[in-house]
Amino acid sequence: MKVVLALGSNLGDRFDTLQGALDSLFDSRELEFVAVSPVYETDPVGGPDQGAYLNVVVIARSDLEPRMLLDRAQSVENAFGRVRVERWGARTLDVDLISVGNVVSDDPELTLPHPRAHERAFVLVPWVRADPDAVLGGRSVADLLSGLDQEYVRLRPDLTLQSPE
Ligand code: PH2
Ligand code: MG
Ligand code: MG
Repeated sequence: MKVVLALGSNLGDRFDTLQGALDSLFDSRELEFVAVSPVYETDPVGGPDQGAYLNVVVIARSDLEPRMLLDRAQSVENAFGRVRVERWGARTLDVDLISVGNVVSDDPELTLPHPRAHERAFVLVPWVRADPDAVLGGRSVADLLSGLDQEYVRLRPDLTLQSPE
């Protein structure tokens, strides 16, 4: 199944954190790397006053159950020193599972597709760059984006992640 992950960092060395997270997400054979988007610098959406994020979207293939994918995402977050202080507060690393094939789940611990992705330009802009044909909830991501403010999502052409080995 096609797996879509959104990564964000707004504390510490944000670019280093994203590169390290990308490498460790794919350090087992259970997740096959497909693509990573360019890096975007984004103003924080919601939550308390906090610094700007770097955001990327990663496309993978995997046969793992969504629950196992969530475990992997959380263990990578923990490995990078994520401390959960405040909902939507600053963090060294956030790894969100955006969609897993066509799985629809209303499990409060793992809602799929991600319940807020459709309104988040900081997810949709990098996603459509990583996968121009991306679809979310039956609508193309490009189409979803046409109704959203994207000005706060700025390409960082000076920062390019290396594909994991
Ligand atoms: N993540 C959030 C809340 N707000 N804003 C931006 N720009 N980027 C994020 O990754 C982000 C956010 C909760 O995870
Ligand atoms: Mg998040
Ligand atoms: Mg998260």
